[in-house]
Amino acid sequence: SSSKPIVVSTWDFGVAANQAAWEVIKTGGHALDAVEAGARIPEVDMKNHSVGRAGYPDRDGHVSLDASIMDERWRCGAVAALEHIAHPISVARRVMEKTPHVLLVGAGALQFAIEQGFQPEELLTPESEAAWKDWLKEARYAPVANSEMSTYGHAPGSVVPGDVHNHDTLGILALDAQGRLSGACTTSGMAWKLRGRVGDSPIIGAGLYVDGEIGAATSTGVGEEVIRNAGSFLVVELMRQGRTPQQACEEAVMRIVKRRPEAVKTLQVGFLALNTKGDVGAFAIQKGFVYAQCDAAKTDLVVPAKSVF
Ligand code: SD4
Repeated sequence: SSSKPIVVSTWDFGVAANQAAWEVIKTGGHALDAVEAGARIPEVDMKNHSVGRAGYPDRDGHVSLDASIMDERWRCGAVAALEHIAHPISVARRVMEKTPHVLLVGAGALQFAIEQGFQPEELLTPESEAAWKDWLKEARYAPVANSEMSTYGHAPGSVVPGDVHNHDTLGILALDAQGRLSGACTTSGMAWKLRGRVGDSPIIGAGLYVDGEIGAATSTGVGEEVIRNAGSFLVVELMRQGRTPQQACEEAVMRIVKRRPEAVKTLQVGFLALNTKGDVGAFAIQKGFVYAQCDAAKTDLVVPAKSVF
């Protein structure tokens, strides 16, 4: 079967990720290789403080990374709270392909990565360390995600609810020329999080879900709210019931809004979805969520998503 190949990614820096993914797609490659190639771009982008190397650390100064990957055949792999490895997405893929497991965490994930030949390195950059030390002066971490004081993903004092720059997790979904769907998600999670905190991104069904017969979804924003909602699985199930990707994203967001009316005033959650026809949908709680889209007709498109507020 043939289809209209397409790649979509969360946020505007997804443009660069899409370009890497498109290199794979345009030569007839597999969507799985495309999303991995795409996710590797922000992982080594020194300007992205929410993914990979240069990601902001946890409360104790450790950069710890979450990532997941899934293909159209129900294969998936993930790592959580992985330290010292700049490409968690590629470790997630090895978990999928080389182990009988789906998710490895912490020290065990690092051990596995090293066994697989990944080079451990210091991921905390001088810039991230300085931002962390600045935050430490007051160390006002708000574990409740709806707090105004949440310094989520950003330097203290610079958080504006719905600010596009607060959230920089990459979720990338691809449909290749043969109609195969895959997705990947990679992040350093919430800046200044408690050591050991795991967000939605490495949880299959929360930050990422792919069903090769229906569609794929990924999320960005406050992971706790997405885990609670089994968000990406919900979006895919809604598509299975006949919703368009847009309708499915809106319904999943509205369910969070309905159940968490106070919390959602300040926190952000956004979903991005793609079905097997190549239709795209996106919706967020706060304004400012954008996604990047690449297909044969239109490369490098940045599309603002609709939102509740
Ligand atoms: C997390 N969902 O760890 C991630 C963070 C995120 O854009 O999406 N940032 O909760």
